[in-house]
Amino acid sequence: MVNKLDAFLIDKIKARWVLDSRGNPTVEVDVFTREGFMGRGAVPSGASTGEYEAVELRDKDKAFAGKGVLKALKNINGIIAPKVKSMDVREQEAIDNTMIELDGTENKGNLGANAILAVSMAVSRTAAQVLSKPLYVYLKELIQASESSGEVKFLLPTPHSNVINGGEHAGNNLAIQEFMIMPISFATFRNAIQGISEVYQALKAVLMKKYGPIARNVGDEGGMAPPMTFTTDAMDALVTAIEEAGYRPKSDFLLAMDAAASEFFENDVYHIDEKELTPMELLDYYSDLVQTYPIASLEDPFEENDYNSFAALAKAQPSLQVVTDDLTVTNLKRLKTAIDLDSGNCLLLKVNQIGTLTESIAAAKLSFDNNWGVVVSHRSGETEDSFIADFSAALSCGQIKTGAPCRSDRTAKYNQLLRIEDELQINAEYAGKNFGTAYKQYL
Ligand code: 2PG
Ligand code: MG
Repeated sequence: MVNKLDAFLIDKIKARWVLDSRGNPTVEVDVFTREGFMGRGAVPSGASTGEYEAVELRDKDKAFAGKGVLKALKNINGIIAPKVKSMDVREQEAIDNTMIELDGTENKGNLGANAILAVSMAVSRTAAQVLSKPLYVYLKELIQASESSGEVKFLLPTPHSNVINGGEHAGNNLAIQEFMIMPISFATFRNAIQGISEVYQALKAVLMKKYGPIARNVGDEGGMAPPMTFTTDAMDALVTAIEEAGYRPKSDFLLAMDAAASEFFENDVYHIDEKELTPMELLDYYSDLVQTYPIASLEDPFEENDYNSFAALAKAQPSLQVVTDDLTVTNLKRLKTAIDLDSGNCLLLKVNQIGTLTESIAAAKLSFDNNWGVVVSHRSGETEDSFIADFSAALSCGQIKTGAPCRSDRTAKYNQLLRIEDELQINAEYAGKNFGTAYKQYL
């Protein structure tokens, strides 16, 4: 335990680009304190990005086909670093607010949410380093605004594991972007991950039998990307794979989907299953699916401006978890609107949609206060940074979405949660069946 103030004061910030899981550059930052402590953060990047997300600053010139991040790096080195130098890494909120003010826009369009978030994440890691605390412990204290004493319990999240990829994340004809399995009957996180892995391997065999070797190709989030067209083809394959792996659909695994419906909404209709559906027809389409398959959670069922159809679905299917992603973009204002209009009951929380840790925590708290669930989520373009694994444990929100049990950018998060469970032992509880409600005991 270090007490010397210098250990906490920022001395320098080093920003660089590294590659994300799609091979594009992204921002990584190292924060150093005067005593040489260092914490690092690397930001992810979406493909099906919401219209209202904070701005991911790209160079838009020849390099990397416009996706370079040199401007963001310049903003860190030239504008952010001199301002936060000598600030205390424990002052997360003050540092985040300083960057928000420096940027001066609603959507972080000046400095870039990628520039700001990399610093924000790295600052929290540095503080944890100086305090010799695991990141998830430090983040929990930050969330609760108090130091923990005695035995502290953590709720480990039920994964929404995206084992079939469609939409913008794959080269097939599936309109719906993500087909996920949620392990619910397992005693521990480790058992749940084993179950996911077994179903994933069974799914690969099931799909290869039906579609041939092309079915073993994977999409952006490590899920299989078979040449399918219809939603029910994907759903049937999930149910078969769960059974082939020796588990029971509904009792052992629930199903979840991220429709990412903005991506197949054009000219006022939804293009899905070779049909064109109005919002109300799409609502009926989802209701039929929910009757037929054990679907517990449905994200972005409608396009990102249609608060009313979200509300209509949540009302029509009261036991369904209706998750808002592109609709709310981890933005307090949009989340408040969604809460007021009952446009769902669960927030998808992505730190890079809003750009600071402080605002992400505020969005989670607003959700909890209004009886909404929270799913901490990766992006389709990820790095090996496993920050969200620690963050989901710290929030004890009970749910995480971080892709298939395949590709290191996805398994980095699962593996970090396995380590956290090992460290915590009896102080870890696996959310499992109570994925959407268990967090209440931890607040
Ligand atoms: C989503 C995400 C992550 P992207 O829509 O929820 O799965 O995709 O990062 O491409 O927005
Ligand atoms: Mg989504």
